[in-house]
Amino acid sequence: MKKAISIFVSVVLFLTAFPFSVSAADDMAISITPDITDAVYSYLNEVYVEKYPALALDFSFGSCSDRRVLQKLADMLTKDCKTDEEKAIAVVSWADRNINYKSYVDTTYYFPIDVFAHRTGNCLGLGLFISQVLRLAGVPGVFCAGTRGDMKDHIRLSDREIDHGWVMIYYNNTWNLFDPLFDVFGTDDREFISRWYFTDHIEGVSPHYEGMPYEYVFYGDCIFYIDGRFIHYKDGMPASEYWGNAAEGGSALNGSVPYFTKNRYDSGNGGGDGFYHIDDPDRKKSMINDECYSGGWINYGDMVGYYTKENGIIAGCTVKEYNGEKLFLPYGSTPLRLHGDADEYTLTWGAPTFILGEEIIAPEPLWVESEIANGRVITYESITPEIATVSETGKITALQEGYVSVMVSSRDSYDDPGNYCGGFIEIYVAAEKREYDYSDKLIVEATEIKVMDDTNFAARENTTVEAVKNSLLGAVITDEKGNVPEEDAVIGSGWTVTLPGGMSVVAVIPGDLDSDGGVSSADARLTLRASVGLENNPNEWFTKAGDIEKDEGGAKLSAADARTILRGSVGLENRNLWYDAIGQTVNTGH
Ligand SMILES: [Ca+2]
Ligand SMILES: [Ca+2]
Repeated sequence: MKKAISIFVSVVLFLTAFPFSVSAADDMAISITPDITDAVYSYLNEVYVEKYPALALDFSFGSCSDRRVLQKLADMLTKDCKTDEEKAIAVVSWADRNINYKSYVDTTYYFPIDVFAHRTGNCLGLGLFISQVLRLAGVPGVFCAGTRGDMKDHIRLSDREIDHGWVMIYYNNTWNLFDPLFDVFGTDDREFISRWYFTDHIEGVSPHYEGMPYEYVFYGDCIFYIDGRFIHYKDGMPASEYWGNAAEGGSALNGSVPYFTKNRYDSGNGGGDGFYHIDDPDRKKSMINDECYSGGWINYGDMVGYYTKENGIIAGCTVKEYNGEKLFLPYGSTPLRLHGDADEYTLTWGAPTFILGEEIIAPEPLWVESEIANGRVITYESITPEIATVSETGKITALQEGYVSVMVSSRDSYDDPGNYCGGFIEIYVAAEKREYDYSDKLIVEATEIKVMDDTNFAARENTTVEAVKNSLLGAVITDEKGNVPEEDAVIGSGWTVTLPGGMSVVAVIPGDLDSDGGVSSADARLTLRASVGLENNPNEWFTKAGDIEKDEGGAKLSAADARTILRGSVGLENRNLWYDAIGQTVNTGH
């Protein structure tokens, strides 16, 4: 009998930016109570804190080289942080300032290294980026997917969409929710979370919600954590009963990020799934049907099949070591051997990357060697011939930049329609080698404040501390004397905003030179005194704040500035125009 390593069929989910509300209750409405959020917290605590703390710090997506790139970023962002909370805020707020949010389109990036390289991602991309960078900083971060919307007291499970993703970050002995839309920034308020966030799955696994029908979670096809086991249900039934044979579980997010599993199946009359744990084949005996293989490598016959994580999810789009060799684990198929130094590969869209024009020695499935030894021939077929062609011997020739997919099979002969083993070799051909940008760009979105340069930002009069903090997540604001003011205090010129990671910018309020946040005759008097050398404030912000009448050859304070500020203080000048004329507005597209 011919054996086959099968290719997963995945459910493709589209995570978009737009939360929606469920409408009136019907018989599919499920009461939303904090009990449901309690189930999420119980799962996170039991799996990621108590049983498998290493899973909470596992770098899940990317190569060794990608990991080094992101480790450098993690170290930079958190070098001055003393607590895990500070690290969480530093990483999340850097992402808010520097990664452009873009809802789902073809070129949206999901994997952390792609999100970093392009500084663009949707909720999935941003969520994975934040959680993985935090893990490299030693802080547990876990990506969750589900529904966001005002569920008030119920959720109608039958027709909702799984439309959003967010991150739970562990510090201060609890899990804190951070939304990649950056409007929910670190909360463990279970009443609030229950009302706004319904969690379908946590890195591919659903908590077990007491009393909730299985078929309404994650499109009816999910791995549930029940009594300490990871079990696959399909439309409310154990998956092997549903399918009547061996079943594979799981789904892919946005068609790119795999959360697949391999389940135990034993029909009782000798039929089975054919898999076993490599390190301890007897472990299978203690598993029940539909339980996922977990915690190490599993074999299919004499072939290395998959690396399964502690939560039963198969590692994919990453690199793992097996018998001292670094293997590339692709999206949904068996490991591939990387030629040359496996440490140096980067992944693009989850695939090993080659540069256009260089020789491509494609990664090869492990089974190729033994199949040749068994006298079989290996055939190759390009699924993407417009991007790259493949010769009969497997030599890939790239024609242009893009994602390349090659079908590889072992057969008795070249014209044999059947195959023994089959799979895909997927690589990415890039036009040039990536350069990574570690800089921190001060990007603000509120109409109350805007960027001037690397050291100053402009604020309107009467802008509160709270308004600035809402735009610059994790910011600490201090007044001229270094004190931390109340949230409703009005920011004055010269106040300092320190961002997580240590970057500081100073406020400039046009016309406000005495730092009280408003424009009065006192400001005009200061400007006049400074213009004739009776006032000497060397701070850059002082001149910027008073330079309303622009001068040739750089800002300076003159009697004309003083007069305009005096007129402005009594409403004879439109002070909004002073603000409009300063700096530039950066639209982050939130
Ligand atoms: Ca003032
Ligand atoms: Ca001037």
